[in-house]
Amino acid sequence: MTVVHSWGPPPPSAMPGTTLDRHILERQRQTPGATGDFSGLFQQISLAAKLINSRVRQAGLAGMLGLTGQTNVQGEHVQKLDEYANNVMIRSTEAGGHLCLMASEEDDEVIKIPERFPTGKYVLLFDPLDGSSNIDVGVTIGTIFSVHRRVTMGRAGTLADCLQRGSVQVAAGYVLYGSSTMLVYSTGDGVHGFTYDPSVGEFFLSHENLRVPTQGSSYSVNEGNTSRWSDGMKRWVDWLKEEDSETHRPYGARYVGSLVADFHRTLLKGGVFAYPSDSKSPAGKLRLLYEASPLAFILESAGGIASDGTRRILDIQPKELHERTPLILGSRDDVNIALDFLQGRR
Ligand code: AHM
Ligand code: MG
Repeated sequence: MTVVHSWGPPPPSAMPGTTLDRHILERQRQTPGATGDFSGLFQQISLAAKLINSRVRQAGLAGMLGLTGQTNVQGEHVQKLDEYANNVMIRSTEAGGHLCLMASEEDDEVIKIPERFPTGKYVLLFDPLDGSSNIDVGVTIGTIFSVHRRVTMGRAGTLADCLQRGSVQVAAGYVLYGSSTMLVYSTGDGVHGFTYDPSVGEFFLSHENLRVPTQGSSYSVNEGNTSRWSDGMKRWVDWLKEEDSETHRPYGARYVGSLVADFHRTLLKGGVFAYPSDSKSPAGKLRLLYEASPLAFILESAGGIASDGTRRILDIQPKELHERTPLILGSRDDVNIALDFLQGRR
């Protein structure tokens, strides 16, 4: 008898997909000398991602929208979900014995591992809920994280463990709470994306070995800041909007205002994202350690470029925890054209 499938969901596959845990474990087995510490830390980060995701999805019902009334170290209002996400990242990872120290965009100082827990060889830096101005309006937000190997000795880590160049990151990743929930990470040799299946509570491999196209067709900037930009920046964006079929112009404009969302689109489709220095924020707006450096690490692993306008982001030696940086990143050809304008070659 012939079975005819009617409309409806596809029949369930007999084999499950590759889960995030399995992916990390398989890579651990291929790494000589790996102790399992890194896999353990990743399991805790993915638990945090699931907990935050669950709250993000329920925030409107659970009364977690709106401001807490406090301001964070950047002088911005802290929203309820930010606080929740920050606490979840800390509580999910502090007891595992893999970390010697943490730092968060939401905390002025480094976050120590409580005395009652063992410490380990890694340092975790994170932006617990990026794009917080988009929380109340149902727009994509995310969590960004960066893992370094500690460089100091002793039980607890110190600030020096946090202030490392992005090029020596052990891993970086982000979780996107969008139309679907995704976790994307890199350990420097390829970028892999996992999509969350809420029906089983697991991340499954959906995007293996992501590569950013060498050229895209969109630019992503807050154009409301035009009057504060340098001449080079203004000329570059004007150039992107000119009509010229040979160079595929004009480019389309795409700006969500959540860095993780703008980054994710740029990674998948190519193009360029820029938050440059301007007359209001001469050092740029985005944070080097929690935003620019982890995303630059991921993007370079996928074949893209990330610059502060003159330097490779991953080469910048951080001087302080909450340091900001201008950020231009995306497809190789598109970023190189932007740098030509910003550096006065065009
Ligand atoms: P935050 O939500 O962690 O404070 O992040 C800052 C956000 C980024 O997600 C985004 O790229 C940028 O600020 C948007 O800034 P603006 O509103 O000035 O365009
Ligand atoms: Mg942020």
